[in-house]
Amino acid sequence: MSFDNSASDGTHKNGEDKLFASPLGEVTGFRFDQSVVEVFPDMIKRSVPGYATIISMIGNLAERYASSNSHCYDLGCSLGAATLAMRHRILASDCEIIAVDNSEAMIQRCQTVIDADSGEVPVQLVCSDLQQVAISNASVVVLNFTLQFIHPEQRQDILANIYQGLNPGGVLILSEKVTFGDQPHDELMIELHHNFKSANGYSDLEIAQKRSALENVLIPETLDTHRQRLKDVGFASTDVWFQCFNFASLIAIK
Ligand code: GEK
Repeated sequence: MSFDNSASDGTHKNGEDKLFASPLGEVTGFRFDQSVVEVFPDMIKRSVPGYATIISMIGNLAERYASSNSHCYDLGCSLGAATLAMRHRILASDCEIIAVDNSEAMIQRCQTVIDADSGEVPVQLVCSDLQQVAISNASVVVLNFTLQFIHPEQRQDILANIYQGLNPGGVLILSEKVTFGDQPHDELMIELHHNFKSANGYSDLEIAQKRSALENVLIPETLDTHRQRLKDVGFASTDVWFQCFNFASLIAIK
């Protein structure tokens, strides 16, 4: 027996991502609104290969790099997965996590998630464009699949702001969907990612419509472009610590 539990906004009551399951007359640009909030954990887990590993390792890195009396930032925090990973692994005393997102719907739900969590490290949630946030006294800064949603021309200033606000020895964790200069390799990675999504239950229609919605909204760059930009703003040491197909995470140390 099967039943349809679709809500009128296209989400499923059990949090299953069905946002792009029905044919949409016109696919508009992707937005982090309430309908996305409702399905976000399911959506990101089924769409980003390695997401759970990256979140867990952000905790690992925070344990290693968070220093006493400093700030740890989660920029583009969504529902706070990276914030919670850090919160439960930070050993240094008197740290504060500052989690930022410019989606009101995300921040509201994130507050509920944080309130229900028993971690002891204080968390300050800020609803703001991350470009308006002053970074100061930072030992850890996380940009977990966020920079990709900001226009490439603005990315250098964002990284420069993060660099100036990091304490010496502090770390930036930058996770992104990436593209490859070699076209056959790029096409192979895209195909393998689509196979990953198919295996996670997304139909060809869902994959195609989501891809259209993300066009010009999520703008991937090559790993070389990311490395060069990090070097240009001053990071002494930068490299990839995780990659699965066209999804990668870098660490950059000040
Ligand atoms: C996670 N880090 O689960 N300022 C602030 N927030 C922004 C901006 C901006 N300019 N642009 C986009 N966002 C999370 C996942 S999701 C990635 C990050 C994804 C926010 C946006 O509202 C959304 O919540 C988040 O960045 C991107 O580890 O959905 O693929």
